[in-house]
Amino acid sequence: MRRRSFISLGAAGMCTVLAGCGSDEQRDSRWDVPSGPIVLGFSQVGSESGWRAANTASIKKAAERNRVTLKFDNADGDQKKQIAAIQSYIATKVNVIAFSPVVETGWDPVLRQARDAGIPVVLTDRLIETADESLYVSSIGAEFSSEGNLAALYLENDYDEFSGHVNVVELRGTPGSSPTRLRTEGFRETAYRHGKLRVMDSEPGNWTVAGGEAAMKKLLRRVKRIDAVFAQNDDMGLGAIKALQAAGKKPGTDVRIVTVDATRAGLKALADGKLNYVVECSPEIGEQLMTVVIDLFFGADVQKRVESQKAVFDRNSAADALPDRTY
Ligand code: GZL
Repeated sequence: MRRRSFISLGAAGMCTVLAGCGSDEQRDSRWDVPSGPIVLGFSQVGSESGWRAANTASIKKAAERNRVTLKFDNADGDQKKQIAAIQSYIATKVNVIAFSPVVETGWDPVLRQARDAGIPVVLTDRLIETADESLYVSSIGAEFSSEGNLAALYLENDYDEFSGHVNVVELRGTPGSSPTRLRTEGFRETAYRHGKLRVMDSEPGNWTVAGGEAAMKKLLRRVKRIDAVFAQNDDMGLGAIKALQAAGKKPGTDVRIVTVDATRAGLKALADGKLNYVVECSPEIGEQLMTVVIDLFFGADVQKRVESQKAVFDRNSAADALPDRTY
């Protein structure tokens, strides 16, 4: 990723010395060059999980470091609030809008308003369903279906010595969000390939510790034999640990657990043997967002899709990573 010492623009809107700041004919003329520091209007999903808190921190820190003026709104998981925030950014004529869509559908009308106002839109983290991909200039984030694939693959390999079927239950994120849908699909795609893992039942845990605990308690009542849990994020996995312990079971041993995110709390539980694998979905996409935001007005062409980093942690790699873990 190119680094640049982004210097705030002079009053005349002159482009100061920037790596990749070409002359007018090289620049994408769709967007007006800001006449001062770039103003970014950001709508965040909420503050539902440790991952989300780290994502917010990454965006705020990167905006400050790149001298981008950030207008930030937390929608508390409410799409209506996100749409209202985007409309307020349009009304106040920010230079660029970015948001993590709480659900996949229902965005076209407000994104058409942004396009009609000549304001570019960047998706971060989650994705939208639209027939008109021109409504956003770039999306930055993880491939959620591959996270589901990896969770199933590592869980399945953990049962190499086991010849029978493995009864799995799933703790899902919020209904209608792209990580919920795609992690669900990805996990099943790999699980059904060899048939060892059987997804016996699923329950929404809404990305939270409390939600994961409540969902796990329901599944313990409904499913006769549970061998393993696929929790679609760490926080719900931590909730499952509490429910399993309350039921007299040893999480990570009697019931194996795989989660996604790789927050500090998730890696700590993994290092302690209460989780078995954690698939990383890095929340630290702030710098990638600022690079796109600056390139929109001053840099080279902007990629339609910018992927965030991914890894899978086991107990040993979690212990190694914890001392330096920033989130
Ligand atoms: C994934 C992100 C999800 C995290 C959850 O990119 O949208 O939302 O996995 C968070 O922890 O709540």
